[in-house]
Amino acid sequence: MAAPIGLCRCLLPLLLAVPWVTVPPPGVFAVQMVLIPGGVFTMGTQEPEIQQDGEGPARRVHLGSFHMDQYEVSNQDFESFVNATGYVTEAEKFGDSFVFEGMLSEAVKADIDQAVAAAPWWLPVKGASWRHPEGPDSSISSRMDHPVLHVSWNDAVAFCTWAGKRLPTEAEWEYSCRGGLENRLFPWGNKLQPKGQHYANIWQGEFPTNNTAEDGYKGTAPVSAFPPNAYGLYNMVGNAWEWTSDWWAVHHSPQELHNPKGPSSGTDRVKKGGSYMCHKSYCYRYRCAARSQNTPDSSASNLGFRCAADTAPGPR
Ligand SMILES: *[C@@H]1O[C@H](CO)[C@@H](O)[C@H](O)[C@H]1NC(C)=O
Ligand SMILES: *[C@@H]1O[C@H](CO)[C@@H](O)[C@H](O)[C@H]1NC(C)=O
Ligand SMILES: [Ca+2]
Ligand SMILES: [Ca+2]
Repeated sequence: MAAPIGLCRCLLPLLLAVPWVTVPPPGVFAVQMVLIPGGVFTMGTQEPEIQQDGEGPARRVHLGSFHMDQYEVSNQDFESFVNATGYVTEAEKFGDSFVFEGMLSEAVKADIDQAVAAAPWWLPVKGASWRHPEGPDSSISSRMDHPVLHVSWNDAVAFCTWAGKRLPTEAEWEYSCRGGLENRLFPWGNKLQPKGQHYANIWQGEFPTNNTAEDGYKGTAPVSAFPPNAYGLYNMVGNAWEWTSDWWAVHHSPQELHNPKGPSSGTDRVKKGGSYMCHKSYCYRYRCAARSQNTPDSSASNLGFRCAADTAPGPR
């Protein structure tokens, strides 16, 4: 069973010093991070698609090197954490979480009489949680390699801390998304479907009534689906939204910044990348500059995360 990362760090020199003790093969946590080289990039855009989200202005941002998870945190990863710590998520404590109506059975829907006025396709479902993404009768057993869902910002911080990591800042996330390209819409360039290929798990068809799943997935996809960007990162846009460590604000200084960490306070946290529910008609947010927000205790069936780290954690 996974031990806290600190323990592994302490034990590793000991193990290395004893020649007949073989070092365990690096676990999934050690191999799934990539080193993102420090540098300067253009954060945000001068051509915002969604004005009220604060996508602009474009500003020059300098970052030191850091490590980034190659994949969104999967159900399997999260189960390792819960097995090791007994952690209970906020959705489990509150007893409900938001689920996209299109994923619910008629039986579950019949039980709900309340919806989100501005977005009636979101329904609060009793018993929905990371283990039961569409309510008590649903299970993740066939989706262990899919992104964990229904995790709040607080849950995400708890996981990353346990793994010896932390959430990425918004700047780190966006820099990672861009994969070394300047001023492009997507992690791979400006064309949504180069050579007709799907590069991300988003929504095809009419939102919210007709999900044709041309990209192969109606809901989430495995965290390793679709081609990675030039940094080797998968599903930065689409699949699940990803929490970042920044507080939310829509006004940004155009000044050049070094390792910005966002506003010092706020009510909501920044999430990036859009999800399998995003369609250009109403949620053109599967772009690196795009952003949205939720309160830190919010959870939903399209919101997950990945972790970053200053230095790569050792084998666990
Ligand atoms: C978590 O514990 C359960 C029960 O012991 C086990 O079946 C499962 O494989 C464990 N999951 C992980 C990811 O280690
Ligand atoms: C969904 O959209 C596809 C493609 O436009 C169309 O062929 C299909 O008939 C639509 N299905 C429904 C139920 O409207
Ligand atoms: Ca899809
Ligand atoms: Ca994602």
